[in-house]
Amino acid sequence: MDKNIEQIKKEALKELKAASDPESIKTLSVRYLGRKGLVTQFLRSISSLPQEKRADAGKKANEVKKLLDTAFKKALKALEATPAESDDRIDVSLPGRVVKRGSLHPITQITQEICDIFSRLGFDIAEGPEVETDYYNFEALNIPKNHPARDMQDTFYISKNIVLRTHTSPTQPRIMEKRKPPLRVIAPGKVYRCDSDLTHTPMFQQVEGFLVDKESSFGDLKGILATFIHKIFDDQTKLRFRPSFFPFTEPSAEIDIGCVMCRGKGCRVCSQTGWLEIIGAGMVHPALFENVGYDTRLYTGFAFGMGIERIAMLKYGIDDIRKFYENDLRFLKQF
Ligand code: FA5
Repeated sequence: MDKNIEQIKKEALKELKAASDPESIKTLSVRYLGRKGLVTQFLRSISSLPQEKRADAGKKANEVKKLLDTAFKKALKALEATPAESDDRIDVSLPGRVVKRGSLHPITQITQEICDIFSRLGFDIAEGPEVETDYYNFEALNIPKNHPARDMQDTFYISKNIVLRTHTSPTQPRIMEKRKPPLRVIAPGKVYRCDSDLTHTPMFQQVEGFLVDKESSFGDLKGILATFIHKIFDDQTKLRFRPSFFPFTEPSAEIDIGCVMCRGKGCRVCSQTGWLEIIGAGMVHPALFENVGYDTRLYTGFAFGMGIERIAMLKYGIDDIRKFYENDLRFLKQF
C-alpha cells in the first residue's frame, strides 16, 4: 500500500514537471486530488486495510495530498506570473491608454510671447550663464567691490568671486565683448535673489534687452517699451516712466504699469499704490562701453530688464507670485 501512494506521488510530480501551461496543471490537480482523483481514491480505500496499517497509510496519504496540492499551486502561480508566449497576443478589445498631455508653464508661455514681440522689432535672442562671475554680474556693470549699489540685490554667493546672477544684465557686457555695434539683443533667463513675498521669489526670470547704435536715444527706448507693453497687454494699458538709479545706465528709469488687479484703486499686490513696477531701464552708461571696448564718442545705447513673473501676474490676474512655483496642477492647468 505504501508503495502505491509513493508511486502515485512520483507519477504526479513527473507529470507536473512536463506540464507547460496552466490548463494542464489544473487537469493534473483534478486527476490526483479531485473528488475521483487518485489520491482521494487511495484515502477512501484505507478503511478496507487491516486495522494496524490504517493509521500509517492515512498519515502518508495525507502528507502526499498536501505536498501535491502545494506543488500544483506553486507551479500554477509561477506560470501565471510569466505568461506563455501565446498570452502575449494583443487584446484589441481592451480600452486604450489615455495619453496625458503636458502644457507649457505660464512663465514659459509669456517668455515666448515676449521674445516673439521683440523678434518682430528686430532683436536677436541670446542667453548667458546663471552661475556668473562677480566681474560680469557687478564690476563690468560699473558696480565695483564695496559699492553701495551691491546692496540693491541680495546676492547668493557660491564663492568669493562666483555668484548666482542677480539679474540678466551681465549678458550686456558678455555679448558686447563678442559683437560689434549696431546691436539689438534680448536675453531671457533665470536670476536669483535672497528675497520672498507676494511679489518676490528667490528664483525669478527676467528678460534683458539692449540696443547699441550711432544715434539711439531715450525717445527710442520709450517708444520700444511702450510698443512692447501695449502688445503684451493691450492698447489701453497705462504706463509711466519714473526716474530711478542703476549704476550701468544714465539716465535711468523704472517703468510701472497700472495695477490690473485693482484698476489703480490700490490693493495688496501693488502695495496700495495702483502701480506695479515691471521694468528697469536707461541709457547705457559710458563706463560699460569702455569696459567692453566700444568707442563712447561714436555709440550710444539703451538697455532694459523686466520681471517675467510680474508681467504674467498682471496679464493673468494672479495675486501671489509664489503660485507659479508651487507646482499645483489645479493652478497650472488654467493656462
Ligand atoms: C534690475 O535687475 C536691472 N538689471 C534692470 C535693468 C536692466 C536696468 C537694464 C537698467 C538697464 P530690478 O532689480 O529693478 O533691476 O529688477 C528688474 C525687474 O525684475 C523688476 O522691475 C521686477 O519686475 C523684477 N523683480 C525684481 N526682483 C524680483 C523678485 N525677487 N521676484 C520677482 N521679480 C522681481
